[in-house]
Amino acid sequence: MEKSRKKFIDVIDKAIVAGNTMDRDELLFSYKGVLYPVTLCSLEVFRAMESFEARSDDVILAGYPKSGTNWVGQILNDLVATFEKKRRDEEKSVSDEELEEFPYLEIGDTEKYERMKKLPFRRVILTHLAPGNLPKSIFKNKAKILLLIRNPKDVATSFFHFSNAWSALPSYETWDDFFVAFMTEKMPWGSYFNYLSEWNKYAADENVMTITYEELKENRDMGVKNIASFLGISLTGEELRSVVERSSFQSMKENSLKTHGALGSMLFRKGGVSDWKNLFSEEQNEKMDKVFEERIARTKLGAKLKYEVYCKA
Ligand code: PPS
Repeated sequence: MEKSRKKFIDVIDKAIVAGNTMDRDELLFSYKGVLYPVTLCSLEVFRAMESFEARSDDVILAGYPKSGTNWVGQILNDLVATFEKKRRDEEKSVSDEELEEFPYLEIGDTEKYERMKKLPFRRVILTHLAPGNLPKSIFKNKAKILLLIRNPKDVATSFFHFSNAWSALPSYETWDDFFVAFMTEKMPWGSYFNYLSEWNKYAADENVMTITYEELKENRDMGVKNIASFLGISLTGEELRSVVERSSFQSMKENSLKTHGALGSMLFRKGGVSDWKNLFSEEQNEKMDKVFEERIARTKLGAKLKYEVYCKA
């Protein structure tokens, strides 16, 4: 059962066209001290988002940009859809296209949150937001939160290439310029180190499960099983295997024109671990190692990231 992606592709295509007509310094705006792309987010939508009413069976996928949110989003939607399909009456009065919402909570129009109240099935909601900027009801109503984190050097590397490929984000003449911006809180959706440090406060909550990009890359079967069990979804071995297969990098890349339109070729880039080794200088390694050591290393999320394994040459 494939979800409609028409709205997603429309919004993204419009952002590409708008981004192409704008100057670099017009592309981002600031809300509560954090930068966001004007082609996707707005003050009005952020205000409307405060009225979002979470449900206890909502699945919130929280991940900083470039940590693999589209990948884990595919797994979550596939797990939920496969499970629901067995329970739900196939006769639907409304089409999938009418029910489609832009998958990221903070992107859409001001009416989105009203429409979302009427969605007749379990909602899978993606977000790049730090917890302090999420609607309070998510925590109050104990929605299930899957927190996805990736090693910061690969996040920066992926973000650099994406910023230079996608017109909705400011591009950078050199990697060195990007690195300075990444380390000085100039990124859309804010600083990754702030993000990790903020989410760390929730990492031990019972309704929060943390997963790393790297562990999923190493063992997708296990990752998919763990996610299914966190959501209380029980599927046959065969069904789980199909979810695993459909979430391979190869398969998602091949399907990306249908699922992501023009964005697909920019988003599904390498899908690997350690590409940072092709960009980071010795000095940049030292700078990031120091910030990680000072701010994240001794936290729960810091340990989970296995920095020594994935971020040391
Ligand atoms: S975005 O634009 O912020 O929402 O990007 P996001 O989806 O969070 O992250 C994009 C990176 O995830 C990689 N990706 C995958 N890796 C492994 N397997 C699968 N199936 C997969 N799908 C997406 C994608 O290639 C980006 O990483 P890089 O390193 O740039 O390739």
